[in-house]
Amino acid sequence: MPPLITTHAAETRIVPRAMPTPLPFVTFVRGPVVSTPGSMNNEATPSIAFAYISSYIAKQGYPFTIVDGIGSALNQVWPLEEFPGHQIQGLPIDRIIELIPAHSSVLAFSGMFSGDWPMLRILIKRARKRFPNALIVAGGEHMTALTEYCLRDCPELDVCVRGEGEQTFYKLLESWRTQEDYSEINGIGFLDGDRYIQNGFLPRIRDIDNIPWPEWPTGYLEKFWEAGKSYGVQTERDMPIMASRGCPYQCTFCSNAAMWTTRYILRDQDDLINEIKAYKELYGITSLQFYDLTAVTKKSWTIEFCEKLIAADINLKWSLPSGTRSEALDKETLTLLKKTGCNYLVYAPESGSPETLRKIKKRINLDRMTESVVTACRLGIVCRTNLIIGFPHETRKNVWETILFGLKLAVKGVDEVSIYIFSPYPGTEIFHELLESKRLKINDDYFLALTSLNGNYFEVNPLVVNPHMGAFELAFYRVFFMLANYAIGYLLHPGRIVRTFRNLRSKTQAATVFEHRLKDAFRRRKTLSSDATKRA
Ligand code: B12
Ligand code: SF4
Repeated sequence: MPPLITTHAAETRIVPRAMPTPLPFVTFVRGPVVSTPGSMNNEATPSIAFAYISSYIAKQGYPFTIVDGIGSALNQVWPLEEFPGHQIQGLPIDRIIELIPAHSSVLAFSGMFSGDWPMLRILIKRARKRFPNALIVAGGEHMTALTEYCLRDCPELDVCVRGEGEQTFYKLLESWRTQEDYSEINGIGFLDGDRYIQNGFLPRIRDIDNIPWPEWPTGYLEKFWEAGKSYGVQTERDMPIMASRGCPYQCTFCSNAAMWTTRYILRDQDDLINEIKAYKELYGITSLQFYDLTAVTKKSWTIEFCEKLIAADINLKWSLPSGTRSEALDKETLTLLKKTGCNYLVYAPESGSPETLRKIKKRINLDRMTESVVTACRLGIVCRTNLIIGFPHETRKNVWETILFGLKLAVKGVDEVSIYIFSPYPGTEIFHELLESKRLKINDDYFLALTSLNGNYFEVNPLVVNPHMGAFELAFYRVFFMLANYAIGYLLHPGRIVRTFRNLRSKTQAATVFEHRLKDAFRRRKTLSSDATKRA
């Protein structure tokens, strides 16, 4: 197929060419996970984004394949040679390029994590060398937040799909194929010469029940199950699933609004139940893991969903590992959650300081959240709460309020009280404020700092944007009090010690993220040493 884009960088121009005939072959590509040695949080999960988008275009007849640099080499870790001190989990970049089928006309890259951008840029540049005529597209959270920056930083990239991807990507393919042009498509960003063009507002699919269910390539999920990879806690066969899209809130540290707008749409419960039934039959799944931004916001919807789970005799474990709000989680709802198999809930209070909560626009009531999480724990649901310290405005008093709040939660029985150091992510209100006041500069060092900061517990020099406390101080609070919270939990509930030992020996069970991450660390170490033995 003749190229639409003739050259790259400054002279990029959209030029007319002969009408392409067959539907172009699309290859979706995901690079490996970037992290630093010692990092424990940068884990691998199946790409539900690719499963959704590929399913959407497949329904329109487009042929495609997925080259997943993560799923194809789980637990394998290599140094990222271009960036000393960093490592990748998954396939090495050159191997990913080799795996892209030669007849690919469109290469569609996943750009979810900002920390991965320096690696992704290398991947795209190498792909362009091998595929000089392909249409190269990228989408995802990072590409949406920093579209212009990425296009200028990587001229080999033709176009970015911004926000929700299915419909926009399909329209892009169609107009590229039939009209020899994509410049009018809503929801994309591209460079026309040196001019950055961003079309329209962030598109949202209104009728989400018409989005086809994700299509998982044969044998793909099985690789994750075999390698013990899942999101949050672990059972034998954990299934990624989504009940909603978007989130109605606008917390200043979260990129949700810049990615999904504030439109929050819940799926029809019957359609969701049918999807679950199909997975039970097709894969024999043992649990559901919801990847939503915030799955529980509406009590009536949640109760109806639980009642339908019971009526349909679903009988699976299920969890909310990405964090949820607590307004709808009162005793009545939580009792139903437990009855329907909910085994793990992540609450996201973010801070124990009322002043910080006001400033970051989190809009939660700490007492009600505490009551909800304590009730969930008493009902036997394993609970985690995420806390952040070191927001730019915070004083030591704010940070200590959060630390003490965390300790209180641990004493009250919360299984995991995690503490993160604040990182300014692209697309967030705080990120823009820091850029404007020149307290933050975007470059590779900044992106790479995002990979290590929150995952590496032994990092004592993380990226810190707080003028009152240094990196060492915040890192110390983080490590010390997180360990203290776990210690409290294990001391007050000795049964958890037995559970953890049992789960560490089991191939398929982890009741907390702590247990899961420990198991992952051992697996990676084992893989590394067996690789070394093979090489020797
Ligand atoms: C699953 C998940 C994880 C997993 C899996 C990661 C992995 N490497 O496999 C785990 C638990 C490990 C994880 C960890 C972290 N995560 Co996380 N995680 C998510 C989560 C909850 C779900 C992502 C998802 O699958 N969404 C559902 C799909 C359907 O949406 P989507 O991916 O956005 O895809 C849509 C569009 O973006 C678009 N699209 C996406 N890709 C492409 C590609 C093309 C070509 C096109 C056309 C379109 C397109 O179309 C899709 C369908 O509409 C998101 C929040 C969220 N709900 O989105 C956060 C999120 C991605 N995580 C985030 C963060 C910050 C982290 C951590 C740094 C947290 C921490 N403090 O440790 C770590 C870093 C991990 C790492 N570097 O790998 C941020 C990322 C911000 C950023 N710019 O980097 C997010 C957005 C949460 C948030 N709002 O702040 N995470
Ligand atoms: S932090 Fe949670 S509640 Fe706040 S905007 Fe992001 S997804 Fe919504």
